[in-house]
Amino acid sequence: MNRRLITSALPYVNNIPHLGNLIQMLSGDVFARFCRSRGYDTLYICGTDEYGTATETKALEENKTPRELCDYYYGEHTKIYDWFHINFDKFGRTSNEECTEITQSLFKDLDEAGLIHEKTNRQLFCPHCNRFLADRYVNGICPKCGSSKARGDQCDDCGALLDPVELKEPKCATCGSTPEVRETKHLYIDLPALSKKLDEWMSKTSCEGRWADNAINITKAWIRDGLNERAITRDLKWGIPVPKTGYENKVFYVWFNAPIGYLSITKQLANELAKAGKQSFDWKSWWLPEESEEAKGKAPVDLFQFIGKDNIPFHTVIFPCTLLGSPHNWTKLYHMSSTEYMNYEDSKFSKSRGVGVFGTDAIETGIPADAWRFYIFYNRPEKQDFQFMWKDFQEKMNSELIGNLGNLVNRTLLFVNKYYDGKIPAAPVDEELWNEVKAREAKITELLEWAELKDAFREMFGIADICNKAFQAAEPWKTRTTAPEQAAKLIRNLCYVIKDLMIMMNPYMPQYTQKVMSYFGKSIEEKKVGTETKPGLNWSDLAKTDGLSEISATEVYFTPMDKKTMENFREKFSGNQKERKDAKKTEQKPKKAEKKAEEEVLPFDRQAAHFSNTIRLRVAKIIKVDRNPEAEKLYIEHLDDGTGTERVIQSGLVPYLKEEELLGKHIILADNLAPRKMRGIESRGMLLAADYTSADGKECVEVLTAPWAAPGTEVVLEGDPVPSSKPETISADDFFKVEVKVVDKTVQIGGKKLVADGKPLETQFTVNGDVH
Ligand code: B3M
Ligand code: ZN
Repeated sequence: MNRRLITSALPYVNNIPHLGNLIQMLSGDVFARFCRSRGYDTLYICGTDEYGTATETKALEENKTPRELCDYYYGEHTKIYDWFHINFDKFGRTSNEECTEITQSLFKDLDEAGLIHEKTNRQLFCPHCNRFLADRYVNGICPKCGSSKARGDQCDDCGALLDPVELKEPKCATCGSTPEVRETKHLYIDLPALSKKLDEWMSKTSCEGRWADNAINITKAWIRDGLNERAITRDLKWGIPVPKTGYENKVFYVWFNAPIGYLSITKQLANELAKAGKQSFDWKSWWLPEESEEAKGKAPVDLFQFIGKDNIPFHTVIFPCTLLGSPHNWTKLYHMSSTEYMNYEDSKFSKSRGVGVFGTDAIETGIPADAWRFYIFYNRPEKQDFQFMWKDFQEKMNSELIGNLGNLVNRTLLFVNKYYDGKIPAAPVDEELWNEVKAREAKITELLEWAELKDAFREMFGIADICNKAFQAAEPWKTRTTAPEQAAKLIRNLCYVIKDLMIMMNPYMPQYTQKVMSYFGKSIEEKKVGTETKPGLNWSDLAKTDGLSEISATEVYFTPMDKKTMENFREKFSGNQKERKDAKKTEQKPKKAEKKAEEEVLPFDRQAAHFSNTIRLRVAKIIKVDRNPEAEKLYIEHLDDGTGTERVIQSGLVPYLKEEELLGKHIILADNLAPRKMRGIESRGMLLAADYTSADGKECVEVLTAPWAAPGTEVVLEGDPVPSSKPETISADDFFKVEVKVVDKTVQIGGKKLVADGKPLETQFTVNGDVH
């Protein structure tokens, strides 16, 4: 078994991390916990990324030194990660002396190898601020795609990495003046000279290490487009000094030293252990095993890295080149787990704009850390973006975490307590059940070996579901007296499957699973007893069907979230951090959330009448589909609504449906819904669609259609006459007073079917669910 070195992207220190950032730290944690449980020699390293312009600027703003600012935020970060129970072997900092030492020595290696060139470069200088403007501190128009959202280093819209002087209409981000181009000297790393080595390394490693597709594609595109020399120095004070004459006033570029942080934090750990008189280790045994005595006879190291997709090129191109250019054989990336984006409600998480749920917010909600961890991993954006929605959080928590898993645990344990006096009854092994469970466990292990954290997690809930069904079908509350052996067999076997589920889910929900196992008198975590450490249950205890005997009194761990609470959170965390603070200060309520109307849904028996008097639905045909260039999720649909004039609506279906799946469809349009502007374009109405989960657990959307009805046909409730007068336009509040539901594949409001030309609307995939 190879050793496993695990890292997650080093979070910038100058702000509080939001859930989108936390995914990386949490992912590394789940994987590391899994690896430890499986018996791998594991080291999980992370820490704050502290240097650079952002920190220097923020410190200036707050009238602190960069060091003071970093100390403060380092404390805030650690508090949050502790609360989420992230079990790093070390959460360090890039501003330590180890990072300076290793960065400077790697630089010297590259310089001696002739891979560092000096260039006089033209750089933007703000005459007003009297300084050179680094990368992100210039705003302007992207020279590649024309977006106005480009910064000097990168365009958020097309992802291109930029040189600030390429930006069109540049502006200083601090003061807004137009900067001028001035000459300055900088050091460059000769990436083109390393391109061939990189290509060979990448072709081999990306296969062997099964990189995520996005990482392979982005890296290949970089190599294909030809690598450029890249500046590794900056005109700043807060950074690592450049050991070369003429560069006394410059520092290394933060992205040059940040990945070196992974190495230096390992060394920081070793040094700290040694200083504290504890058993230490040689950091090189992980990063430079060929040159470490301690690594002799030990298995090779596989490096697993967890990052977001915007950090891919730094980890697959630039940092590997730094290492490849050195004469030493450093441990390099093996498996790349690069996630897509997690978005927030209908916007993006953004630290700079303060949108989303931040670590400190999560703590404040009173929702247990494991419920957050559950929701994040149930949806980890592995192959596509994921949208954090409070409503969905509520639904998934109530239906899966509590309704499925919690239900299984509670009903089984309560049964033992109530009818078997807390003693797990003796009974034979249920071969049939275990065959199924073992097959799934094998699949889960295989998925986890490659850090497919979401799929593995969902598979575990699949096991819980099987068990719940078995419980339901066996009716132990009856057989307990009519066929006691059958009841005992079911309950005993379920206890052991629960033990397996807790072991497998422990990496995801460490506190909850530990608690459940404590009811069995067992521990998953190691326990210190006197001077000895008692090992806990681990992966090797899966599928064992003995060793459990008694169950103590249980407590409820997760409480369901009700609609009101969910809506309060959604409202509380709408807008951005600053607005929230201001709202707190002035004791004002935050802005009314757009869908607040939902709490005013009418009683079920009044919905049909409200619909008949107020809401007009019509059939319309989609004649053209475009993408909204301002929003990655929005389609612009051009409709024939029967009036003879083309009509435009928008819908956020890009993640779910292809354009050809919409084109030509006779959809159901909310006809008199007041128009609203979405990302610069007016949407006149909205199409109706239902949500369902596919067999493989994917969230899907299906558009409601009436292919038989001509555009313009009004959709009414079964038995209603075609109404003549309804309001010309109605507000969203009025529209959301009714709930459109799919019931047994028919579409209903207030228990009545919707029909077009007398024929009921039917869904293809959604059996029961909500229509939006
Ligand atoms: N600090 C970017 C980020 O937090 C950067 C990652 C560094 S990883 C070496 O998204
Ligand atoms: Zn300026």
